[in-house]
Amino acid sequence: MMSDHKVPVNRKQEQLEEYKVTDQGQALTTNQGLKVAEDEFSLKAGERGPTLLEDFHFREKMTHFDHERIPERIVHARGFAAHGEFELYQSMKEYTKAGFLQDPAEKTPVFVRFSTVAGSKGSAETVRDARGFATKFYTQEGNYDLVGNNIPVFFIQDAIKFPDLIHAVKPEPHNEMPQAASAHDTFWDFVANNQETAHMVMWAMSDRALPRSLRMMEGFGVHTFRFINDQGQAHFVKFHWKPVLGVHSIVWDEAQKISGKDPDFHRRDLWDAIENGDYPEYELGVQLLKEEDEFKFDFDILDPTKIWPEEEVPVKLIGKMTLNRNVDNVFAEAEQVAFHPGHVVPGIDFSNDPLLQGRLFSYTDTQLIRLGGPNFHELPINRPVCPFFNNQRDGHGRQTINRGAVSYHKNSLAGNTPAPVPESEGGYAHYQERVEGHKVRARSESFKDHFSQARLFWNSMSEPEQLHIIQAFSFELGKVKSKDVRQQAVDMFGHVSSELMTQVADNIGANPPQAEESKVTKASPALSQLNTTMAAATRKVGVILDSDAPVEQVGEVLSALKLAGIQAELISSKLTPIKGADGQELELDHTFQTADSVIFDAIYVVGSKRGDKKFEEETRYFLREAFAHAKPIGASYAGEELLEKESLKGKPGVLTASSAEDFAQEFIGAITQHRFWERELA
Ligand code: HDE
Repeated sequence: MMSDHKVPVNRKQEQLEEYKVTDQGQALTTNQGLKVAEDEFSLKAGERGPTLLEDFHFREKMTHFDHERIPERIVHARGFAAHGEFELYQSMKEYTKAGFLQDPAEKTPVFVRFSTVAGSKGSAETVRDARGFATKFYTQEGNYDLVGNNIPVFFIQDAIKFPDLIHAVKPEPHNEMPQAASAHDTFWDFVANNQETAHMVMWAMSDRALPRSLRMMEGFGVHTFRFINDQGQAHFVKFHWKPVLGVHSIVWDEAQKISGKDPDFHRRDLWDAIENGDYPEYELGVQLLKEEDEFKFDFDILDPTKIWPEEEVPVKLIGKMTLNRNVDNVFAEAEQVAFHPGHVVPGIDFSNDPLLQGRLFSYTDTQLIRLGGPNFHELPINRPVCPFFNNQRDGHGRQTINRGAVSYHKNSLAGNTPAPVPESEGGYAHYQERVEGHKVRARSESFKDHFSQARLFWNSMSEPEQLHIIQAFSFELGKVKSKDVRQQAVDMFGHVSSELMTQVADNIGANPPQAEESKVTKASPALSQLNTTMAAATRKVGVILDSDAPVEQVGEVLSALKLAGIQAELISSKLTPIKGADGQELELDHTFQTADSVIFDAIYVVGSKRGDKKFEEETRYFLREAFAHAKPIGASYAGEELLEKESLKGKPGVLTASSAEDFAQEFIGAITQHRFWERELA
């Protein structure tokens, strides 16, 4: 029997393209290629009878569906990804023989997956957390994975503590709360009793843990790696990704509200930017250190809780990555991609950082359970672009059909192929670092200073950034139920700054810290986000207007915003287009129900003279929120009266068309500044 109602299957070609329907025009078949005559009714014994076991099509469809999920990543479960390319500015031959770092004329395809760390796969994206920043370079010498984070240090110094850290930060097992949050007892108990966490916790409590966009955050390789050149000489190297748009954040109240209003905020932002042709760009930077300078610093370069301050070891920008293509299918690409810090190419090698060493074990192991067997390298997203051959065979989900009888090395039947290649011809050879020592479970003395760089970070923050850190600690510890754990945390971070912890202690009803404060007075200005690139391009403005709006005037402002690369979205009570006297028409993007101040970088209020109370209330709510979050506000027409009612006129970052010489340009200037922190400090 055929389906009994018609759906509009005859869509126009453009519509199909919009939704990227790739199976268009194809017959529906089973996985065996059998054409299916009916896909809405299972096979039954009579119209009102039981379903028959014989219905192979129903069983195939349902069985596949039942197995559609794979285990989520134990960490970094919530992620999103995009394709792009990497181009080199100058040859790095002097330092490394890595093929993709030799020739500026050559482009290397890349795939980047961004993620939060603690939350489950469906959790909100604007939570307070580190962000994963994992890049796969598909080079001609094999895949190279730079599996980093947006924070340059880590919580712990030895991989053996990773399961403990993650158990502590994940939802507490007895009630599975809280989701995607560090603001709970077990996390802070872990922190206070594992004080190597101090430096990273300072970063996690800072604005860095609340990126405005995945396009506006740095990436770091974290560990010390090695570059090896064709002479066999080694340099220590740290990797950085620097976003061309600068490093920017949102505020905590905003972050929490976005989690409800748009839990997909970051992926949407990345997706939209790429669809709009605003391709995210990141410059690749390296900090290089000669082998003989290993012991030149007051920290150990193998310790992953330490940065190399940029002012002491400059970051050399060597290339740029551009993300220019969205995924076609999130599961096939972002979910099935398998990164591994041990996916290296000749010219890139490891250091003895004990965290890195442990990671080199963990990543393959995790893919085996997550992707169901040892053949995950055959999934399209994980395949190298260069040929690959070895004697590995069979296993779950094997796709390659290896021909012939020989699958072992050494052999004579296949002329001893595939054969190892000498280092001089591109074979990977590990750097021959000299190692000696006793077999011990111990930590080097040089790893034991946990507070100096945490203090350096605090010293490097601007006033608003320090205020945000105080607020973050107060929130997080305020959520901790154990008074004892709260006090332990206050005392621990008293070693970093007693000013910081005295204020936090006051906010959470703890005793001021007694600890001796770090004596470090130096700062690293590169760590403050206030010293980053500021740009208006790709920022998003919410424009509030109603049917009586002066369409021509608004149209002029909108054109100026567009010219500056700013995205304007129009909000009103209804989605009915607004018509101007000269026939110009403004399409609406949102109603008050579908938009909220928190999803915009700035607000432009045109307002309405119609005297609609509801419209006025909604608009005033936008104004209050935008003002509280330190965002630029522009007003013209009736919007100016609402500013007056909210007592916002003349406040920093609040502009009115009637008092501006060139309102659009001044508003763009305010958007370039992003936030007006003086409001918070006042
Ligand atoms: Fe990971 N980490 N990690 N990690 N990590 C994973 O691998 C692990 C660490 C990072 O988008 C897992 O495929 C250990 C530091 C990113 O697919 C797992 C230790 C840094 C991603 C794993 C660390 C990272 C992961 C889970 C301590 C920054 C997501 C799923 C020694 C430099 C990659 C997976 C993606 C994912 C283990 C610490 C970055 C379990 C044992 C430090 C960006 O293998």
